[in-house]
Amino acid sequence: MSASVVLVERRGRVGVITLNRPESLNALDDALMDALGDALLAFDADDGVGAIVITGGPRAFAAGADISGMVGRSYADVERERFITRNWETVLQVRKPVLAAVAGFALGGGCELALACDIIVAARSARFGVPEVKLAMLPGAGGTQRLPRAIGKAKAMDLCLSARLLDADEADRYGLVSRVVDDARLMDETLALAERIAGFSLPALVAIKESVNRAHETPLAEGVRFERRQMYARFASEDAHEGMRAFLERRPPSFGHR
Ligand code: CO8
Repeated sequence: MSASVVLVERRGRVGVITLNRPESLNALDDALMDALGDALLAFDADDGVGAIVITGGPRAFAAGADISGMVGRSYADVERERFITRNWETVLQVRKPVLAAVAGFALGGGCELALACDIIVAARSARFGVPEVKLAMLPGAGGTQRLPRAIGKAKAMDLCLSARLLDADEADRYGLVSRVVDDARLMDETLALAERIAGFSLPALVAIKESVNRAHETPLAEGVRFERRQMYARFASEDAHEGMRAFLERRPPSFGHR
C-alpha cells in the first residue's frame, strides 16, 4: 500500500482525510479504499476526535472507481474478491459524523462515497453524477439505492440512465448536498462546521446519526420507536444532565463525552 494515497491529519477534534491520487482524479482503487478505511476506523476509535472530514483535490473529490483496475477483472474475480463489499463500505461502519468536502468531480464511486457520508459540503466547482451507464456498468457501490433516497426516484433515474452531471446549484436544489460554498472557502467552511459538530457531546452525536439513518432504513413507526429509545437513553448520559444544568445556570456546558 502506498502511504500517500490518503493524507491524514488532526485539526483539534476533527480528523481530516484527503484522497491523494490527483494524477487519476482520485480514481478509487483497492490501495486507496484500504487506506481510507484504515484512516476512518482509526479516527472512529480515537476519543479525541468528534467528527471526520473526507476531501479530495481542487479538480476532483473522486472520479469514480479506477477503470484501469476494473477492466481486467472477471465476474469470478469480483465475486471471489468481494469487490466493493470488502473495503468500500467501511465509511458506513463509522459511528461519528462524517462530512464530505467536495470540489470538482464526484462521479460514480466518488459520488457514492460522498452519498455514504453524513453531510456533503459542495464547492461551486463540484459536479456530481453516476455515469457508469457509459461504461455499460451500473452505479454499484450503493448509487442505485442511496441516490433515490437522497433525491427521489424521478431525479435519480434521470441521472443513472442518462449519465447527466449535476452542478453544485442543482445538487443543492435536489437536496443532494447540505451546503454550497465558494471553492476558496470549501475547507474553512467544512472545518468550521466539523469543529462545531465535534464540540457537542459525542454520545449525543452518535445517537442522532444512528437515529437519522434509521429514517432511511426502517418503516416510520419502527424508526420513531428507535428514536424514543435513543431519547430515553440520553437520560443515562452525564453530558445530557450537564447540558441541561448548564442551560439553566446560564453557562456554557462542559462535555466529558460520556
Ligand atoms: N478511473 C481511472 N482513471 C481515471 C478515472 C477513473 N474513474 N477518471 C479519470 N481518470 C484518469 C484519466 O484516465 C486521466 O489519466 P491520464 O492523464 O493518465 O490519461 C486522468 O485521470 C485525467 O482525466 P481526463 O484526462 O479524462 O480529464 P478530463 O478533465 O478530460 O475529464 C472526467 C474528467 C470527465 C472526470 C473524465 O476523466 C471521466 O469521465 N472519468 C471517468 C468517470 C467515470 O466514468 N466514473 C465512473 C467509474 S465506474 C464506477 O465508479 C463504478 C463504481 C461501482 C462499481 C461496481 C462494480 C461491481
